[in-house]
Amino acid sequence: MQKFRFLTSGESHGKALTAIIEGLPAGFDIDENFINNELARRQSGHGRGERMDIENDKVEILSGVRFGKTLGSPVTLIIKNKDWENWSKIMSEKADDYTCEKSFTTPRPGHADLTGAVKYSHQDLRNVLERASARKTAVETAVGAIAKQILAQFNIKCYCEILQIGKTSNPAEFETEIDRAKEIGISLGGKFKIVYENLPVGLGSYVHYDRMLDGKIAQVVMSIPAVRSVSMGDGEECAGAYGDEFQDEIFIENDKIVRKTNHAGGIEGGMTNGEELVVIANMKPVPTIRTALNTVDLKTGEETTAHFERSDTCAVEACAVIAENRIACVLLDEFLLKFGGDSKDEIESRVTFN
Ligand code: EPS
Repeated sequence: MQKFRFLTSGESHGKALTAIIEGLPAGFDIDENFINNELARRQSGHGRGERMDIENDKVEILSGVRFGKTLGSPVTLIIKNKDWENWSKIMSEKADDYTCEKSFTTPRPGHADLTGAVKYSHQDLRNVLERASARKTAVETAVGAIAKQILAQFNIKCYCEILQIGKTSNPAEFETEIDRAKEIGISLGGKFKIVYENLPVGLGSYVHYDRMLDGKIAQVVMSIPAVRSVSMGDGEECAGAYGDEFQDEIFIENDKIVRKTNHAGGIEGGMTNGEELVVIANMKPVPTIRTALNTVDLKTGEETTAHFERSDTCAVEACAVIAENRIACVLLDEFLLKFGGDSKDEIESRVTFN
């Protein structure tokens, strides 16, 4: 069951990335500058690759918004790839333009190359790379930025924190760790935290597995390229915790029910409980690295070294921005499922926070 849903399309070096969003109620303010600021945040971060010097991602809204407000009809977004002009022949949709330039058959361990080629029967692994690339997260971030703006109109805000880069958890060492990795030709992953504040009680539900909000959040964060684990609150510590220390006890203060801890990270029984939503994710080092990893050339069957093309040394900061916006989509969907309505006025009249 979904109220707010969207579809994206586009290849990393194709003409553009697009999205169509359905289910946005009418009357909400949409600021293109806010979306573009989120896109700029996604492009930034120490260790991002040379592609970020080419692109200056800006969204164009093609439908569903008039004079800065949603109409209630589908919203179409497009982000043009500046790099397309360098790839127009290589990524042409015309059969007559066929070229084997930039094609490759030496899959990168850890990327979608080999498995994607098997699944879709591709000989040229570029046919996999182009959609498997993290480039598609640009338009996903734009969609999430619309969801974030609507949540913010109910004072629901978020922030992220980078907890670890490579082997260091000391923020003062993050940039030097990334610079060292770039020098020796490897990439780095890391750990980050996303916090959403002022969420109403009761988003999500325990009544069916696919309504559990932690499960829905885990799915959208886990599906960001290179994310390998997601936990809620102190979830990473739960295995070794004792039952009397891990649960958040419930108290009464000034006639209000309160908790003095938030090990649950704001979700109990698959529902928001009014505490801060805390999501922690671990990202693996991006698979495209200069250091030669062993692979098999699918054309010759011989062992060789993996394909390389420009890439990020570290994209953990970008990943955190993508995660903020992915989570915003889930929260807005649950918010609209709970409070319903076809317009901002109708929804505002129904929203309760506890
Ligand atoms: C990215 C765009 C890509 C990569 C990177 C992230 O552009 P290009 O392939 O032209 O350099 O830089 O994607 C990956 C490293 C990957 O392995 O998917 C972006 O826009 O975020």
